[in-house]
Amino acid sequence: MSTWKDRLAWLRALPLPIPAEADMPSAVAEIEAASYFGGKPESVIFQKEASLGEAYEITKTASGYTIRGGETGLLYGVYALIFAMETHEPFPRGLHKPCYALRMLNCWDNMSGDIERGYAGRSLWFEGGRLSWEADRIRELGRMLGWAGINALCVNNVNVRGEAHRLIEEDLGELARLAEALRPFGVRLMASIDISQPMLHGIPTADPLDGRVIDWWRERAEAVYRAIPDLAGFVVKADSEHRPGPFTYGRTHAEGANMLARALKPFGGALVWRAFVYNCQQDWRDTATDRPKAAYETYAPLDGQFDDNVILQVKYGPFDFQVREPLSPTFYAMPRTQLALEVQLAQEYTGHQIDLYAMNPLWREIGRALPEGRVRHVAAVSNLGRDENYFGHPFAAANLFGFGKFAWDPETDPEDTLRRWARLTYRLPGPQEDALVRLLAGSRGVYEKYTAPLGLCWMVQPHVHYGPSPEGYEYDAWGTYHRADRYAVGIDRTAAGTGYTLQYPPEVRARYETLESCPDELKLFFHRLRYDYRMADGRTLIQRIYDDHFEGYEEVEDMAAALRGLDLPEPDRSVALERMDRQLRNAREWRDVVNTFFHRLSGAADEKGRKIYD
Ligand code: GCV
Repeated sequence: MSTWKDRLAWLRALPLPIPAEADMPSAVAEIEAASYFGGKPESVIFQKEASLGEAYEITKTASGYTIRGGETGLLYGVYALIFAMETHEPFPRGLHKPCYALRMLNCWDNMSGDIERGYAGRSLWFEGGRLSWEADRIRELGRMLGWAGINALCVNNVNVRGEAHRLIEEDLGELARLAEALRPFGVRLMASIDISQPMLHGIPTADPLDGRVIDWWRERAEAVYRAIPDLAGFVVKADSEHRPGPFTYGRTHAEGANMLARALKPFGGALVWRAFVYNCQQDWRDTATDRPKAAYETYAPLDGQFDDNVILQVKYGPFDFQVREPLSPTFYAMPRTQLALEVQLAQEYTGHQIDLYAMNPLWREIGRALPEGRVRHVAAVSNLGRDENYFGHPFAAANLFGFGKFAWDPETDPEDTLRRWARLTYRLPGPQEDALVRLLAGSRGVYEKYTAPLGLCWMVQPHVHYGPSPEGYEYDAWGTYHRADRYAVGIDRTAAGTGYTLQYPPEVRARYETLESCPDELKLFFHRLRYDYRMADGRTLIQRIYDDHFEGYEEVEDMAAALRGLDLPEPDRSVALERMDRQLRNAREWRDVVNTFFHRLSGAADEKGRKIYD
């Protein structure tokens, strides 16, 4: 039986564990080089230039390689070199530096040890209401993150509940030890905080403009930075899904964020404020309120009002990590605000790390849609857990690895990233590697077909978010409606409808506003269409819905056959095959439930005469 000690995921190439004494990235770099090149003729010489920070440059010498870089740059450089050797690629030439400054992992871990939207077991560092972690394993994790190029990790859930406030109070010493364990890999900690925390200490308000509140946070920040001088900052979810926030006191989110940011400023900390605000108590009868408009409405008017160490973290789409969403209009609307892009590795709506869903193709689309130069940081909701393989599904590792690569260089070809992950992880024979890469690269499209194609969101089982439930969210309070009836489905979000498209700049709006220009994959996100609407290829909408669901299921059958043909090591093979069985069952359920739902409503027959249940 393998355990995490067997160098899982993409670390298989690295021989020895990193000893606890290595306290800085440059020290780890030397250890990695010595152990990797130990038996090889090449030697590696390091040239540290502090001003280079995370950047590095590799050059070939007569006897080996020279790596020039800043403290963390040296580590990234040695990993890049080993990476090139292991994937049989030329090593990167010239000076390399990451595209995004903060490359953050947001862990939604609760101090009880469970993880909100976690699909890989319990937390790696919390259990029973306190910090509890295995030092060797955390170092191995740090190595994994360092290799992927991730440089910040927020340890606790953005929904700060229960004992979590203690992290920046009584448990600070233990948190500092965790920071110490990850520091040698270039990973700085962050903590999610509850803006109403002063009220636990006899202060009767959390009004961000109240002097007592301001002083409390100032003192807390001082204490925190005394314990963890390189903490990257705090993360805040406010006025969202019942979390407290400045609205209670009639204050804006700029006033709330700036108050905290000023407490962190003297220590160089960032205040990451999540732009995930919407009415989660909407009346479904209310057709004037349209949830995707919410973030823009809250934040666009505040552009220019945030302090320079506030980072506004925006989910990539205007809803919530649905299978297909357009880019959030907030990204275009805030040129005078530091923005971070938020994506989700945890497969909340994309198969719970049971179904395959490789994300790099999605991120490349997002990266290309983002207005140039507007976004300086990226964050991903973590898919890690305490399972032996860290990810539940061994292939879900490709998403963490891929996120790191995307954050370093968003233009990297998604298939290249998947191939590199596959090669580092499995070293399969060429045709099998090709098959694995094809399987992963196509997995998003397949998932979309059997679940919710054409931009049709929220047909998922409420709360659990796995499996179909076409009307599960229809009469609920979360603003998640498709309003399917006998004739049509979808929401008209054009200027003539809810006006959502008006939040985009004219050239983007033009693309979505008319049916002719709107891409098929987002047609039902932006438009309400009759079932007899003719798509560009001549098929009716209802036929396209049926076809996608039937094809999606068949494509999962093909994926299962391809998977069976791969000589993966155990236990990965058994885990992947067992999960593929569950994916097949899930795909069949989605196919039949969604097809029957639309068939019952529309009465339309499938032109190809396939079985649709009554
Ligand atoms: C952490 C969605 C998820 C919640 C999550 C929230 C968020 O609503 O279902 O579990 O809460 O997003 O991003 O804050």
